[in-house]
Amino acid sequence: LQDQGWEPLIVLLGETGVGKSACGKTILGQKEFGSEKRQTVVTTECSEAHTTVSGRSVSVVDTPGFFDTQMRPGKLMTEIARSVYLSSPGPHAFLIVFRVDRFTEQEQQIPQMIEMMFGQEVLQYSIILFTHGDQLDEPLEELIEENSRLRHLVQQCGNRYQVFNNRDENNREQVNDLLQKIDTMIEQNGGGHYSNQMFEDVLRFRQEEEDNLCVLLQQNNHTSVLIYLLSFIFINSFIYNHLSFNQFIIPFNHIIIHDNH
Ligand SMILES: Nc1nc2c(ncn2[C@@H]2O[C@H](COP(=O)(O)OP(=O)(O)O)[C@@H](O)[C@H]2O)c(=O)[nH]1
Ligand SMILES: [Mg+2]
Repeated sequence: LQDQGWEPLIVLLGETGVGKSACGKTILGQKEFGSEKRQTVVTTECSEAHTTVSGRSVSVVDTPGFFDTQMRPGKLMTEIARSVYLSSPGPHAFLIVFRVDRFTEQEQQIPQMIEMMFGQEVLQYSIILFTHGDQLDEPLEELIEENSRLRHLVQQCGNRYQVFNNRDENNREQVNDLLQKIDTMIEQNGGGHYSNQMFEDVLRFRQEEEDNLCVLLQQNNHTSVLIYLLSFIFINSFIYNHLSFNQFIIPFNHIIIHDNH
């Protein structure tokens, strides 16, 4: 691996149980992220870990899984969105993790969910990472060729994918292959990292909203303040009830408030 001058910041995304934490552990070559062989440790918070792979510093952020039934959707979205903050100023690569031996309708929706959460450009910074490579009985290329769902999935990420066998801890070749693909992708993206314009837009919107409220408060215009707050609650509850996947809009407020302090 050549030193390209950047130190990859990687975020792991995907459903619970697909092997995100195990992948983090494989990349870092150490015991991290609480992935256990016998029992699945459910990750409920993002965590970041660093290591040096072939002389280069690599950081990995692990996240809770999508469709995690043990966590409230709002809390879950907040935690996943926090991954972007943890890997400040922004990740170079999102690894969207799937089990190679389990791919249904539900899994197909995940890239769209990720787009909704992080904005359109996110898939430009994404690589599909398949786990359970030990369960493969034919080359992955052939499997993708035969399966139109899989084909569509990898196409959405510019045909970037890698397979891991997380049971084979000594297999550093799979890690080097992945880092190579990440390097190529970073290069194609002009060496830049993903930065969430949407987050910044939400921040600005929130600030304007607070400014408006301050003006109303200063004017001692209590009726307007009340109407303003009620409309805000109404809009948020509308979003909450009707656009189920936009539930992350509300938790974003918490992040922003939190981040301002
Ligand atoms: N056989 C096999 N099992 C794996 C592989 N990757 C992960 N697992 C297992 O899958 C289960 C869930 O893994 P975990 O990393 O906790 O998933 P997470 O919820 O996505 O973080 C654990 O029992 C892992 O040992 C793999 O490549 N092959
Ligand atoms: Mg985990």
